[in-house]
Parts: sequence; structure tokens; C-alpha cells
Amino acid sequence: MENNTVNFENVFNDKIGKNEYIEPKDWMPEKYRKTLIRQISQHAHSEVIGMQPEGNWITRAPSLRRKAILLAKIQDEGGHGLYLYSACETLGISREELIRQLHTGAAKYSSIFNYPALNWADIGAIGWLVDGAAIVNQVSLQRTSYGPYSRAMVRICKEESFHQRQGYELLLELCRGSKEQKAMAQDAMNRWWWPSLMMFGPHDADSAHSADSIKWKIKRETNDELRQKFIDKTVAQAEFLGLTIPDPDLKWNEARGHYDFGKIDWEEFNNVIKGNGPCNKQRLEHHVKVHNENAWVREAANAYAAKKAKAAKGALVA
Ligand code: BYC
Repeated sequence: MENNTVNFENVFNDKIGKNEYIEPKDWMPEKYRKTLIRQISQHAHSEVIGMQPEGNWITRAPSLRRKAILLAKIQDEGGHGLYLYSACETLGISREELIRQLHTGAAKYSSIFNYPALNWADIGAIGWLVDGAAIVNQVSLQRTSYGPYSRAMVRICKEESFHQRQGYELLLELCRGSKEQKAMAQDAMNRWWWPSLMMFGPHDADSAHSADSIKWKIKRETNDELRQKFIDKTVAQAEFLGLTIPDPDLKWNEARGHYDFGKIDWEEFNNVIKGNGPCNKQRLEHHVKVHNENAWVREAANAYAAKKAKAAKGALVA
């Protein structure tokens, strides 16, 4: 007798092989689903927690123009969080559960947002270096195999490249300003350079999830490949600003066609992702506090949606 049963795993592997998207209703291995939930939720949490270090500077922006730009940027980050939570929910997990995982520490967010924004130049460094690193990673993720994640990335990348340029322009103005302003920019560079390199995650040899994620085309390039891309494109930008990258081992390697760079302090990275960075406690406590204080907004939105649904049903019956 002919066997008509579809082998779902073969269909899935076939799609991955042909670079076709996996969509929410398609069959997928449980581990693929779990890896996506972990990565997309970590990404969403990063966007939202990342609003905090910048939000701190809205009231202290040095001009109305800078304030308007910063407000718009932070609002974009909130929007990115929302696209990503929605993409994550298509994998069968609720927003409440995702937030619970963030609040209990079961889900991480990017290490970078556990560092403080100490002076105005830090806002430039966050745009230039942090958004710059995020773009390198996210351009690659535009080709991720999960459709809703890929589509969210396309839109996010457009906005992030504006963010990166506003950070660079802010720093350029400081670097062309007074001696004190230039020194502020250099100080920000010194503090944000190494944490920005850590955003790409551990070296490939120590990356627990990379092998599966590359196999399933969730990740298109490895942590080390993306980190190298970021360094290679950022050095010339630092030179143009007249800033020194705080790495004495940074040197062009003609044979490799890439910059060599110094050792990353993985002890610091591990400490930060374990919850012991300079601002971990503050960031999480703030999120929990605001989430609880604004429970009424969620209740009101739900009540309004229920009222609208009931009215629509009534209109259908009538
Ligand atoms: N921070 O096996 P690995 C933005 C964890 S926000 C914390 O290599 P993977 C912006 C990793 O989760 C953009 N944890 O993992 C917003 C894993 O632990 P678990 C943020 C990190 O997933 C506002 C363990 O280490 N972008 O642009 O294959 C203002 C082993 O790592 C980090 C994203 O979130 C880290 N840096 O690769 C301004 C990008 N690195 O989960 C700007 C999306 C690693 O087993 N995510 N870990 O407990 C990714 O591309 C990947 O998840 C990573 C890590 C490359 C980050």
C-alpha cells in the first residue's frame, strides 16, 4: 500500500535547504521553536530595557533639536520591542509569559544595557557603537529562516541605521567642539568600546547555541564573524572622528584582510550576564515597577477590546 503520510521533518529540512521561510503554522522541531523563543524574546527585552539608559537623558538633552531626536529614537526602540514580542507570540507563547521570564531572570537581555550612560557623549556612543553593533547583527538576521522574525528585522534595520547616524553626528559635533567636548567623546568611546564587542556573544568555540542556530539558518553568521565585521567597519569611522579606540593590540592584518584586536574580558561579560553588572538590578527593578504601576492600562485596553468585540458581534446578529 502506498504510504501517504507526510514526513514533516523532511518538509522542514527541505524548506531550510531551499532558503524558504518557516511560517508560524508550519511544522518545526521543538528545539527550533524553543531556540527562536529564547533569541527573539531576548532581542525584544533588549530593545525595551535599552530605552532606560537613553531615557535618562531626555530631560538633559542640550537643545530642543537633540531632545526631539532622542525622544523619537527611544520611541522607535519601544516599537522594535513590540514587533519582536509579536513575532515571538506567533511561536505559541504569551506576552505575559515572556514578561514573567524577564522579571524572574529566566530570560536574558543584552549585556550592553547594564552599563550606565554617564554623560551626554554616551548618547552618541550608544547610537554609533551600540546601534552600530546591533545593525551588523540585525542585517544578518534579515535572512533568518523564521518569516516573522526576518520581516521584523527588515523594518528594524531601516530605523537602526538612522539611529546609528544620529549617534555619529552627535559625536562628530562634540569632536569638532571644545577640548572638553572632545575629551567627553573619548571618555565615552573608552567605556563603550569593549562592552559593544561583547554584544556579539561568546567566541564561537564557547557559543552553546551557534551550531544548531547556523544549521537551522536562524543565525546566518557566527558571533566571531559578526564581531569582526563590526570592528573592520568601525575603525575608519573612529579615525574620522579623531578618537582613539582603547585597544593597543588593534592592528590591520594584511594577510587576513581584517583588523586583529586584543583580548575581550570574558570574566566581565559573564559577570554582567549573571546579573552582576553595574546596572542589572536597577534596570530590572525599574521594569517591574513600571509594569506593575501600569497594570491599569492593560486592563483598560482589554476592557475596551472586549466591548468592541461584543458590539461587533451584536451588529452581526442584528
Ligand atoms: N548579552 O550560545 P550563544 C538594540 C547569552 S537592542 C546577554 O552565543 P546565541 C538597541 C546567550 O543568550 C538589540 N546574553 O547564544 C536598543 C546564551 O545564554 P542562554 C539586541 C548574551 O543566542 C536600545 C549564552 O550567552 N540584539 O539594538 O546563539 C538602544 C551563550 O551564547 C549575550 C539582539 O538581541 C549578550 N550580549 O547568540 C540601542 C540580537 N551574548 O540564552 C540599541 C539577537 C550571548 O542560553 N540575538 N548571550 O541563557 C542574537 O543575535 C544572539 O542571541 C546573540 C547570542 C548573538 C546575542
